[in-house]
Amino acid sequence: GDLQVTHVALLPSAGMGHLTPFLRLAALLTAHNVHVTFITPSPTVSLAESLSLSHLFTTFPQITQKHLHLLPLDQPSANSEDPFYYHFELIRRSSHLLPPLLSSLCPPLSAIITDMSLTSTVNPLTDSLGLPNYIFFTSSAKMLTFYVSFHTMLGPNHEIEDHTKVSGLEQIPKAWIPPPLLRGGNNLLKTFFLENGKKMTESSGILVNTYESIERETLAALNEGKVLRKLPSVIAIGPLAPCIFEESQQLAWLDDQPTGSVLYVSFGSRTAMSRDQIRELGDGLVRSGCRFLWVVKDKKVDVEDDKKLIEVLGQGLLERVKKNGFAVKNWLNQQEILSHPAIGGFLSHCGWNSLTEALWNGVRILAWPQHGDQKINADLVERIGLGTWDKSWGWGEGEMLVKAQDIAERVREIMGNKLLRLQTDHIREEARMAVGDGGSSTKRLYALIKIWKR
Ligand code: BUP
Repeated sequence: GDLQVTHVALLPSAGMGHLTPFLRLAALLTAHNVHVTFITPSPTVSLAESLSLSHLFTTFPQITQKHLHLLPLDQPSANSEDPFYYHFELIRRSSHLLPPLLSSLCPPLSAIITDMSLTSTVNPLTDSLGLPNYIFFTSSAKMLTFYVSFHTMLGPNHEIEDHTKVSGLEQIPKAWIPPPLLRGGNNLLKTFFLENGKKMTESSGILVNTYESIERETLAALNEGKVLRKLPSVIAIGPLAPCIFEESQQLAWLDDQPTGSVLYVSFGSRTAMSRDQIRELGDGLVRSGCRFLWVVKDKKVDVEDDKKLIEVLGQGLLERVKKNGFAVKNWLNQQEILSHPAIGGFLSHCGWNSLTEALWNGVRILAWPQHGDQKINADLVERIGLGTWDKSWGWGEGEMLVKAQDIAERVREIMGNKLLRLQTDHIREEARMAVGDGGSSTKRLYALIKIWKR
């Protein structure tokens, strides 16, 4: 009945890109009187993650925190070049700690919501507990089509043989597929895609941080069994609204800039460009003549990023940057920046959260995808009229440097594009409607909570 408390556990994975949507979901469920237990794999990889978690728990004392204490590995895994993927593996190896944790919770759980990267780990465990397991897919519905069908594409050499056309949907070009997935042999990303993608069919439902008006056809194809037969329902609940609990900051420089005049430049929480590319980018930003706010990242993991700006950029470039721009090496609350009236554009890697924050605030994007799902996301940016993407720029790592002159040109173009501004105003409205009263995502969320209440 309605008086009974509905209790749901959330299990996120490593990295801000995975954690952020879980934090927003926790806040949303709490607002709808669902009791949330938030399981935190500890320790986290980055400082940003542990800070955000402590903000969550101080703002919402009604959310229960449970630690999943990760066991150290005797031997570092063979492909541990990416500390975030490596952490998925750590969580997997500590997963036997989950069943006792879950069954001790009171009142008993109605469901658990698990990060996409932990599907194959958690599904068998919740099965034996008789607990519905919903997977939260923290990227686009388009990426989901690829994720769930990847295992069907591989030939005997474990290379993509037939990257099948999903009926009714446009094919994803090979050039947009994350490079590690195209390589022969195995690597951590590939193993995760294979193992988890395969097991998605065994979950109770798949939540996606997207919404009807930007991915209608893809969502329909997924739910009509055109992508994979026997896929559980795919539930678009986004775009998840940014939370007020997210830390805020003062940025006097930004407050002093004219409305819509500043380009915000950031490539997410886990992308570090090469020094050469960073300097070329800086040169390009300066040459564009536009105002810009630039988050410089020199290492993948924030706690290791200890070099000063002057060391990364060099004295000469740093001086030139200061004329029209503002560069920082610390974490800024991006959502807050994007909502600032002075911001007029976003040079972005197109991480899914960054993309949803941009559309939430009606900020146009100049896309420069770096890895993972980002080219597939950049394509959506163009398609829905949120921004532009110069496909000749290629992936960030290990490819030709993008030259300052090209960057300057594209920046000037996006900042001067009046048509885009009209489109992004409209996108912003639609995004907010989806999660507003009677919106498509709100309806889906209500239906889900109703199922949990039974
Ligand atoms: Br950097 C940075 N401040 O300075 P994405 C990031 N963020 O608030 P990613 C800040 O981290 P994956 C900063 O707003 C977004 O919510 C940003 O997630 C926030 O990309 C999140 O955009 C970053 O999805 O993760 O970090 O590359 O590749 O896993 O999606």
